[in-house]
Amino acid sequence: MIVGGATRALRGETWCGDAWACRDLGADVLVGLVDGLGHGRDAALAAEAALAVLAQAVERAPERLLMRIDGTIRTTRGVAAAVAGIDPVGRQLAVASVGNVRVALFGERRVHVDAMPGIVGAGIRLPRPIVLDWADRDLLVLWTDGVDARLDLDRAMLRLKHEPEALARRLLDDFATGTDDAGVVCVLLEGAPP
Ligand SMILES: [Mn+2]
Repeated sequence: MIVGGATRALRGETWCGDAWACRDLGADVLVGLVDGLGHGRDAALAAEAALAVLAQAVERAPERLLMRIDGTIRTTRGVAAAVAGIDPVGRQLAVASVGNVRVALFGERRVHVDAMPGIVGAGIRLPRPIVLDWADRDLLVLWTDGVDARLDLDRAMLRLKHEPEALARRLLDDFATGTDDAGVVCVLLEGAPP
């Protein structure tokens, strides 16, 4: 499994409110993308607080992790967030998303995961995770609302999937709206040998 991401602050801003992280727990790999509300320093601090929880929490189920983040970052302005929990042996993944972070699996077919409305950090109800099967070389993409909701991958882009960071940067180049911080994370899915 190869994970790569890219973020870009809104023009004129030093701080970026979009941030991502990956945590390899062996049996599961957690990938999170967060979007601090608004932009600027307070958005960046909210995002940082959310990812600090992802880095340490004992919860592994994405929806439980989002609940933990929600309860922990109440003094920040809050975030939109998506977390994917990827099982490299069972070739499954679970995704939960709150707010405007979009997630899609590009494989044999394309599957979109809907986000639940809400602000993580302001009090959310338990998100309902979506569980998906995946195959080797499928691509999971997460993106914030600073990136066009209609993000799509053409054939040239799919050739970049073995370099997820380069692909994420390319997607920002092509699909960032320019009106907000922007962030994209790409995960090339590959299972552990049986
Ligand atoms: Mn945003």
